[in-house]
Amino acid sequence: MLTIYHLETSRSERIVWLMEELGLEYKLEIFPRETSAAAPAPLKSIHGLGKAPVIRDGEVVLAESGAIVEYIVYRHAGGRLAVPPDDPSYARYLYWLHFAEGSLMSLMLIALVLSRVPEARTSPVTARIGARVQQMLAFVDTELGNGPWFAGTAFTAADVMMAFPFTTMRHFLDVDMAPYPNLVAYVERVAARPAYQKAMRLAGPITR
Ligand SMILES: N[C@@H](CCC(=O)N[C@@H](CS)C(=O)NCC(=O)O)C(=O)O
Repeated sequence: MLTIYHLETSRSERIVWLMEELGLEYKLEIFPRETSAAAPAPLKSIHGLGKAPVIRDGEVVLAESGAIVEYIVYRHAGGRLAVPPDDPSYARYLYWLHFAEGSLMSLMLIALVLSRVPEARTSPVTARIGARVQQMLAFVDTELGNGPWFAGTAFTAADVMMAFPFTTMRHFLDVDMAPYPNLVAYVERVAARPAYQKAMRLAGPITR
């Protein structure tokens, strides 16, 4: 059976959510964070970088949430929750599937790091990054107007990748969502999904 190595309050909740959406069985191993918030050393014995998510599927050990999502969707679900290449939504689907980590999370992480450096508070770099975050959120909000889901009318694996920056990431980075009504409505749609609710009960953010 496929094992998900989940780091608490982290992106690896995506994989638990995906498995619940697909109705697939899995084993869940949860790793608490160190007091520094870093992943604990035992995760490194599973994958060299020691970051989450990681899965084990027989001989296969795979990290990187986007790769894991594609692996599960094609290896275990016959392409369910993916969009096939001949579908008009295919390009859109691919775009958001990769945008989540490639553009959005990378920018949000820069903002997160800067928010933790007191000396950076008044830096023009922080202001520039803040403006880029707002620009990106405004773009995503506008695009969601074509929704209700990122690839269009159907919920897909792109949503599994895209929701995290607007849900659990809120516990790390304080982003005011009020100016982005489509995003706010999107997060509500995600939260109403039974599979998401179950995944969050099992592997959702822990706030102490
Ligand atoms: N792009 C990677 C990012 C992996 C990553 O940075 N995971 C975080 C959890 S959200 C982590 O393990 N952080 C703990 C650490 O770096 O020590 C992915 O999508 O899987």
